[in-house]
Amino acid sequence: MVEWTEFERATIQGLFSKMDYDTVGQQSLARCLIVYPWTQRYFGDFGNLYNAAAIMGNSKVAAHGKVILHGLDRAVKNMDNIKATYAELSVLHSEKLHVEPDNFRLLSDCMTIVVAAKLGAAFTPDVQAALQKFLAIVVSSLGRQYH
Ligand code: ZNH
Repeated sequence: MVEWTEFERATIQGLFSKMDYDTVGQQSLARCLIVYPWTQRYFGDFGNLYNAAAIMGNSKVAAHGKVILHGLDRAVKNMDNIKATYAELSVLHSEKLHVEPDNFRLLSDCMTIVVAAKLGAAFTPDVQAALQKFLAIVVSSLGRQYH
């Protein structure tokens, strides 16, 4: 079981309560598709992903980025039980969607960059560490059904 300090708990809850889900979701997924182009293979029906501008302007990318962020919301609301919270989603990604689990970390790194850029000076080393810890647990929980 994961132990959270009061600071970590407050930081994660605070970050997500102030988060603009539309832009952070869209920008994180778009960056992931641009920087790691092989991740585009999972989104064959998303239409034009021809270049960075197309990806940034793609409405399906924006919508799915939002879905992913709302998926993270579940972990925020269940910080003491993230593995169980993601059991079903992990099965879906492995057995139905066949998403290579390394991609979860790539997306979470892109998201960290987007959040850091938004927070500016408020993104202190302690905030970074709390977010990194949270996302690492999300990534390992989503990857759990693969092992
Ligand atoms: Zn995912 C889907 C979440 C990552 C791919 N996703 C999904 C959903 C959710 C999620 C919630 C919905 C489900 C239902 O419907 O039921 N994801 C998530 C999260 C994460 C993720 C939280 C993190 C981190 N994904 C991811 C990645 C990828 C993906 C990385 C690749 C690359 N997903 C996906 C797909 C899908 C999903 C493909 C399906 C879509 C449609 O719509 O079909």
